[in-house]
Amino acid sequence: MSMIQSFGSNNDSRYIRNSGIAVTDKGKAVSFAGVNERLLLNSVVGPGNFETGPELITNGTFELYSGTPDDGIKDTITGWTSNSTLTGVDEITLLSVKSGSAALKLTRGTGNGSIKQIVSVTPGDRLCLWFWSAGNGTVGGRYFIKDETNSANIIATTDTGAISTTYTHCKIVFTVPVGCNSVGIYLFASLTNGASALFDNVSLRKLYDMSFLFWFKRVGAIDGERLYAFCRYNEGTNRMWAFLFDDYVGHLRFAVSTNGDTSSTPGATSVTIPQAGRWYLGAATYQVGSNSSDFLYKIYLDGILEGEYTGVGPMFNGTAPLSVGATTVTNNEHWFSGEIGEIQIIRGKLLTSDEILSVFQYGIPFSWANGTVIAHYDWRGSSDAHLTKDISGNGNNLTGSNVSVANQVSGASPYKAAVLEWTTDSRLVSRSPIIEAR
Ligand SMILES: [Ca+2]
Ligand SMILES: [Ca+2]
Repeated sequence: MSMIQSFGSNNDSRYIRNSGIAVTDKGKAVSFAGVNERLLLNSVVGPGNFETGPELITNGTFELYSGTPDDGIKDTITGWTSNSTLTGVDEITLLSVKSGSAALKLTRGTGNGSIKQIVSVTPGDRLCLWFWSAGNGTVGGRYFIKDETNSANIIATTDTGAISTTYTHCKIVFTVPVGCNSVGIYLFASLTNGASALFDNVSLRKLYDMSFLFWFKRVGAIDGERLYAFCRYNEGTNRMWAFLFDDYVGHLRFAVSTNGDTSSTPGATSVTIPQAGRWYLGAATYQVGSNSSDFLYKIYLDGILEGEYTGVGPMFNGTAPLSVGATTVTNNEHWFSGEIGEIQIIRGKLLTSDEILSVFQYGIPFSWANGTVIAHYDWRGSSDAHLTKDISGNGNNLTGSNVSVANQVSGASPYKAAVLEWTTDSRLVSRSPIIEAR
């Protein structure tokens, strides 16, 4: 088969470059018939979660303690140190928990009911403190984040805002200051005497910038539904992020869930509606903010920035499985129909526009100078196990659901050729669709 030749033409200060020559055998694709076909990764392995580092809080679920819950007398809580004065109470409650069998109840006496945990950190890390909290209907608890190395406030004592008697999800993003190797996480009752506040599922993790790359070709029309290409988008309250064809007409959207449900799903949406029957490179970046309201989301099609959004984050700190070809929401799976080529998930790196355009031209590299390829699927090999193998080396291998031999599409590598027209001072003028060599 012939490839389009690379050549230069300075007639009008433009030249055309073909992208396919170096990448004729970069991967295969997997096809999805639209219903009941899905690839799953039930448990992320490798260095922490995909999107966050290891858990830094011990016993954040408060299941480990000694003492008698709910008797108004301080209990000893594993991993946590009491700060309470003699008249404040910090103890375990079994009466109202977010999950598991126990939660923390802090009651304001004539002093604070409060506990703390000291955690080793690295200066410059961006961390998120997550917890669920509830108040007494009038007031809620408070928190305080301290630079223990330099005995300075990182975030001064602040109300959680969770005053309802039902649990509210709270998330606090902060950056570890220069010279700080130790951070104190303090949880307090409110300032109202006699008032109690509840805490459960306290988590502290490092946040990472993320980049995502994938090739796709839809078939058929968007029939008034959203279609999910790949995601960590589970049932109910454990949703994290998703690539989907949205708005019921098929704009490509990268969205996260900040609360684990559908109440807050910021993200970026393409201007272009990808056509059926054509290969595209989809890409997105997720940039951690300096606080929970200035995260930056970008989405690209065929190497060109198509949409961005600045606003709330981070994504929910969840455990939803990675799912390719659908969500894992029972009876509302939004089955994808078409082909999905190579997928790569990169942690700790924001791909630039130039880097994404380079992927469009030359294919997805196995590694990047900065950042960690944390999962990479190229559907190669001759057995199911090989086809669904994570070639990043982290062991995040997929399992199929009604996808026999992963429906590998032979000869459908989307990486054959695209024609890019440049000015001689390297400005991109136009780009063709990916041309498939058959
Ligand atoms: Ca618990
Ligand atoms: Ca007690």
